[in-house]
Amino acid sequence: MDLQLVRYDVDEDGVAVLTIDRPDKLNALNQQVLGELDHAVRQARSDDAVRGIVLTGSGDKAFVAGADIAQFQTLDALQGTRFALQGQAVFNRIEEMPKPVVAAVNGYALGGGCELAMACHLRIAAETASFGQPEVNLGILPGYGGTQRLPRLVGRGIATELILTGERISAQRAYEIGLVNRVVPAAELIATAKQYILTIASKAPLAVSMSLDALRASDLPLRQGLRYEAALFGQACGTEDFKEGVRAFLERRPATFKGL
Ligand code: CO8
Repeated sequence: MDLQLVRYDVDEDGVAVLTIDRPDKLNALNQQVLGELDHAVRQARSDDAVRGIVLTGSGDKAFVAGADIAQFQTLDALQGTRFALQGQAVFNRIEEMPKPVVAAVNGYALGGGCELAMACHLRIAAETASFGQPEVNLGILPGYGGTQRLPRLVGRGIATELILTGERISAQRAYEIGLVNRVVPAAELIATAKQYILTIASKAPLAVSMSLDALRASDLPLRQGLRYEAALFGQACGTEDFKEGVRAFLERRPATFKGL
């Protein structure tokens, strides 16, 4: 696929940086952007040389300012559901990546942009970033997962406030409510996000992907989630990296993990 609106760059450390590249429209998500993003994520997933993804937006103004509002003019009820499901499927694939995905939020993360950041495993924000779910201003509600992921991240009370008022909040406020993991100066954003990937990449890869899998199950009822965790724990105990990790600890040396 010829990528035009998403840049895909893999650095020498194996970090894939995916940049939504439509700065004249504040990186708004249209069907082409979503298709290219999906393609790039699948490519990063299947490339063994890629250790994780940093997802960001082009320019210094926006991460993603939402779904493309120009596309809404012809949207009817049936198409609205179809578009929402299509976008959700792309975001679900990001969330289901077995390698870490870090959103480097470099500016506006509004509507679908905030929802995209929430589908990533971690969120690092530039001091200049801002967040919001302004859909009520347009006569709609979040459709790419906002009503589901926002309360899971920040609690239903604050999610309700943000979704019903459409209020835009600063990166600092997003940090205070647990929407982002860290706030850094804009100049340090990409390096910080890459550092997260490299730190995680130094751990046992199967333990990382199983942890992500178990964390996704944290919206199951507690007893079911605990069963799921125990099953994954058992799988981890069957890996070579588990034996290596324990041996290395007892021999007081760094572990060499193979992802086996
Ligand atoms: N869609 C399309 N174009 C956009 C969008 C957007 N979401 N945001 C900005 N743009 C465009 C503007 O139209 C403008 O284009 P042009 O220069 O051709 O007129 C260009 O980007 C620059 O934008 P502004 O001139 O508005 O820049 P400002 O600095 O004045 O304002 C803002 C920046 C505050 C971010 C402002 O652009 C804004 O409010 N944007 C819309 C934010 C928004 O409401 N986002 C939510 C959209 S709805 C959504 O995301 C729903 C997700 C679920 C969808 C499910 C199925 C489809």
